[in-house]
Amino acid sequence: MPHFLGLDSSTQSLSAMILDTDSNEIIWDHTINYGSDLAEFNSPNGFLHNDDPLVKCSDPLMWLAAIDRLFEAAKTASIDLSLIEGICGSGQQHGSVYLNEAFFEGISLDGPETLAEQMRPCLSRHEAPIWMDSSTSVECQEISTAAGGDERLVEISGSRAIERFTGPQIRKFYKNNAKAYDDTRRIHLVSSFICSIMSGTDASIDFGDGAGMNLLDIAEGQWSDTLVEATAPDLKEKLPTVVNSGSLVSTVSTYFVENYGFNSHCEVYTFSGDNPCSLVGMGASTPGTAVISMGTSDTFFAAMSRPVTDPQGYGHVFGNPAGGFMSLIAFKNGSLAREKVLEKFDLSWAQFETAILSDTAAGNSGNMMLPFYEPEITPNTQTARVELHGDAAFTNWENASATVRAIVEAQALNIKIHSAWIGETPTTIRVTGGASQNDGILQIFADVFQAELQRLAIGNSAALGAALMAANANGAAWTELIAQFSKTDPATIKPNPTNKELYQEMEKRFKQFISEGS
Ligand code: ADP
Ligand code: XUL
Repeated sequence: MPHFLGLDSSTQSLSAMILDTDSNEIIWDHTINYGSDLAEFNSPNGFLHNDDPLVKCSDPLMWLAAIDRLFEAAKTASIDLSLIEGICGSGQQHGSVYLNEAFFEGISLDGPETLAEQMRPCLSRHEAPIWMDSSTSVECQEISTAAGGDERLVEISGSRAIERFTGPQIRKFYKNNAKAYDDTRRIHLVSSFICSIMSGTDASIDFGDGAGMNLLDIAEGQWSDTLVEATAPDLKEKLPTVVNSGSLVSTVSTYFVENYGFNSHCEVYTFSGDNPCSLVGMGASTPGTAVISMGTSDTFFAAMSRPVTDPQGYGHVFGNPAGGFMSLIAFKNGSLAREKVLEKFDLSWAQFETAILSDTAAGNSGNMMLPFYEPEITPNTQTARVELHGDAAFTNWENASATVRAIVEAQALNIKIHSAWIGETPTTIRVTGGASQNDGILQIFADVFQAELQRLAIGNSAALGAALMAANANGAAWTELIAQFSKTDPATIKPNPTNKELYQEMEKRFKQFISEGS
């Protein structure tokens, strides 16, 4: 009975999923939440407070404490980790970890201390900038100019210079803290850092996550000299090698054999980003199926047979772990913005759902909201923009149900507008992420896109995708794995065709609202 482990080190939590590919069962599905389970790291939503709303960093030691906490929980639940034959994983994209010379020895993890204690002296920077950081507009401009302009950047890397991408973040660190940059000998992504920990080696970055750095030549599958040189001095030697997702890294680190009973033959494969892993887990790794993920961020993505780029520059091209490419558009104001409305009116998620399904109707009687509680990345707003347009009760924040509908209608319209460049509007969309449990949210998305929405039968598509990548790397065929594990829930959400024209009309008004404000 071969077991495969998928890990998902995401913005707000670390999850694990263990599959048995003989019985086709999920053996274990467990999550450690950074805010509630590791409150000592002062990161209720997975990142540290900063007075500058554009800056968002996490403590990488929190991610490591979560790994120890996770496998302690496996012990408590009597999960036999010695049956695991392969491990792969997913990381929140773009975030970077800065390591000094001590890392190359320290990563063998042969001391008795915890992972966090062993890695603490190996960090050349105590904070890791994450994907929510938008503080690098100046650096984006500098990189773009040095590399020959945004069009050239898109041609090489699949994206224009983007604030949250790793290259501009590295440049900012180099400019603000040249000494610590100089002491840095390795820069890992979240995915390759956690892979290094699991394997006890200095692991590679994969094409899926590597494409989110503004450093990779996506056609060549190598670091681009032009982009690396435009970003920071001596950067190439600080970057890991880049390989296919799911490549064999090594056997699991002895740390996990000794402390948690892993089998010393268990293999670790190159990790990828959460969105590429989710593409696999959702059974969407061949072109034709679009996915909307409603986690901390909302993302829209789909497999592509050839790389097509977004003329407006918001979309990206990443490597697809199952081969070829994928398109992706990310929206920062996803779940945390919905939570702001939930908290403002002291609602439960069940009440939030009822507000949409029973208390309000499509179009919201003309009430509309700009829902950017944090500076948004798509479209790019350098400040928060929460604006209401409509009747007096709504604009005075006195109508809870209308505000609930307004935020979700605005998010769905914003995603539809900014994904139009990919081509035809899909007629079925698969949905995942914490908010995809909410039928009210899904009904609005179904009506706005006029598409049937399908959920996976198994939750957490990124951890599932990672586990499937481990099984595939170990020899199992994609088609069988996807047929067994990526089944959709028969209860789909169907669009109401009578709302089609109303939302087409509202889309035009919303576009104007974004450009002109209330
Ligand atoms: P990530 O992987 O980015 O850490 P998740 O996919 O786990 O995020 O989603 C977490 C989010 O899901 C929470 O921030 C919460 O707002 C949202 N969520 C959880 N349950 C519901 C629900 N019933 N309705 C809407 N949103 C929900
Ligand atoms: C994608 C993006 C986010 C993160 C966190 O470009 O920034 O979706 O991967 O989920």
